[in-house]
Amino acid sequence: MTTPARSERRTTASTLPVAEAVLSAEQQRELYCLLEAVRHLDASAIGWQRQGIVPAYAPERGQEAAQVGSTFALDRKRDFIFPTYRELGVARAWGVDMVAYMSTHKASWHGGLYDPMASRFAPIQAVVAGSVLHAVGWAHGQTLNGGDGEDDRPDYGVAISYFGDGASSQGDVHEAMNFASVFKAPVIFFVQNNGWAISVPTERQVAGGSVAARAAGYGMPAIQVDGNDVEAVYAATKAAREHAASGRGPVLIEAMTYRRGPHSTSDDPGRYRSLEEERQEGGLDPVERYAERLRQSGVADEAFFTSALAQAKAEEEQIRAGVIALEARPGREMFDFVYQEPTDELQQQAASWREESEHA
Ligand SMILES: Cc1ncc(C[n+]2csc(CCOP(=O)(O)OP(=O)(O)O)c2C)c(N)n1
Repeated sequence: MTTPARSERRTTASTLPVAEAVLSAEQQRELYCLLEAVRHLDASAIGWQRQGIVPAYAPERGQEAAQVGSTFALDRKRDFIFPTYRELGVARAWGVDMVAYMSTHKASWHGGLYDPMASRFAPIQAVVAGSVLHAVGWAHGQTLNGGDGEDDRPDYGVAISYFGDGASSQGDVHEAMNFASVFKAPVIFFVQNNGWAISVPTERQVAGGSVAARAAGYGMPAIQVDGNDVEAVYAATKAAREHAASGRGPVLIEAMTYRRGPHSTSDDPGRYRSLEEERQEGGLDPVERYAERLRQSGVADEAFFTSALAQAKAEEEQIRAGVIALEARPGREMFDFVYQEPTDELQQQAASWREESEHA
């Protein structure tokens, strides 16, 4: 008997109805192009690290469908994304400037050089669970502002907080979920359960059988979805978005997926899991699986796949050139963004730093 792949291990019944995805052929091809672009860029970023272009990177191989599918269901003009350090696919699908995104991995700028407000994409968050409360705060702000709909039928912008199964064990996440549910904040807690928190498997740090099971305790609906099925993730996120936007409060989505690569470019998974386990637990590859579906349904032919890959390669080359060209930011900027109005003490520190390092 073989162990089912992690994406198949859905143990908690969804408590929010999810209608099947209805996507045009064009949208399906667009989804595939995004998956391909992300797969190629992600693999290349590991290469960049090996070539010394960036000092570190957190790969997301295996999580492309969870990331692209969820982002595809959001409202570009009204929603706001709160990422972790492993959200290249979310950033790409959302349209964030990818050179600016990669600047954090180049260590040019902590959190990314894009404008978070204009991009509606918060700074990359390296603190595990660090932005979950931020997402709830933003969402609570939507309710305080009153939303766009009528009083009895509000229509809010929705925050989506991406985090991992490991992060779900942090105290802040529980405060965030309780607060969001009490105040009906329009937020989606989007957990990518990739099976691992560095070297610790989910089973060893999530009590209660699943992350989704916790939603009941906070009085919010949960959806556990096959995170390797891009359309299923899209459908789940769309349902969650509609629920949250209409003032009915938060939703927890647990996308069951698998981290097919190392935790980061400095990790060696061979120290804590075998290749055989990886093969069994990984399940169907999300990108190949979607390609097969489009092939079978006649939505895409071989010429389409060849051109999608060529586009992905051309895009990666451009981003790579941009990342190589990124220069270190002036050191004095570290004082500029601490407070909107700097304190006297900070100004004194900035002045003495300038004297010492720039001999100003
Ligand atoms: C507050 C905090 N504690 C510990 C770490 C070190 N750390 C970085 S990633 C990670 C594991 C996170 O696992 P998970 O939330 O499942 O996300 P994944 O890395 O699998 O995407 C840990 C413990 C950190 N960055 N921040």
